[in-house]
Amino acid sequence: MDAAQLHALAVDIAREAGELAKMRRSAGVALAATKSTLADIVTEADREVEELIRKRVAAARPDDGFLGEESGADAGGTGVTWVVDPIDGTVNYAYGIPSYSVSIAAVHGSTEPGQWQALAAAVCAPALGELFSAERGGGAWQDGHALRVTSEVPAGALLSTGFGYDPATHDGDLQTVRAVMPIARDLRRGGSAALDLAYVAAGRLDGYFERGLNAWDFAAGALLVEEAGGRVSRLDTQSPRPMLIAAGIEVHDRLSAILG
Ligand code: LIP
Repeated sequence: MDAAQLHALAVDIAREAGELAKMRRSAGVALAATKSTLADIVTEADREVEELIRKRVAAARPDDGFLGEESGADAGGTGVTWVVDPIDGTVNYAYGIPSYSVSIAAVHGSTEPGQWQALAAAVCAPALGELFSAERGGGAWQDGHALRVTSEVPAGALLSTGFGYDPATHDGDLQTVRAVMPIARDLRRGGSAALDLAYVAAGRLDGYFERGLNAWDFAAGALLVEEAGGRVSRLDTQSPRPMLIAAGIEVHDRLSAILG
């Protein structure tokens, strides 16, 4: 598996998909359906962007597997699977908030989170004009600049988190926030897990934690953090809503001690 070739392909497709998402956003968003709850929406653009990504991957690597948020899973024969969230931060996208991203990861081995090895990643934030990418062993980058997680947090950690679409989970998630705040200087809630993870890799956040993410939400961002010198862990993996934590080593270990 040539990680460099997968990296170049992921970046190229993410850039094209991001431009499509931005173009559709400017034309006005059409709601296609709701999923797990009324708040869990999918737009026509989600579906159109994922279809573009599927077609581009199939043209370049027809025997790879694919796992997309909107179109599901198709097994491949090469050991490589593309794990895709066409528009991460869909609610931001629908409201016109620019913090949304196209998240594309190429993983090797299992399509079970935590059992695969991510080889390449691209997270494109088209409305913000930024693209983050990484290849295993080759570092993490943002438009040509090397990314590095933070290491010192003298005033406490700037952390980010998120909440699921099911209101019944919000009380427990707020209890988690309360438990974490003693090590935090402040908290952010961006609305796109992929961008939260990209910002940890870029040193714009000291750490991120969230329960209940899907594989496509974090597959790419987790590689960005690891290649930027950080650590990503999944806790409570047998629960219906595993906890993901991502940070530089010191903050990761503090979060793990509180949340583990
Ligand atoms: C979103 C995540 C976000 C989380 C939201 C939602 P989507 O993904 O990126 O971190 O808090 O509940 O899961 O649904 O926009 O692809």
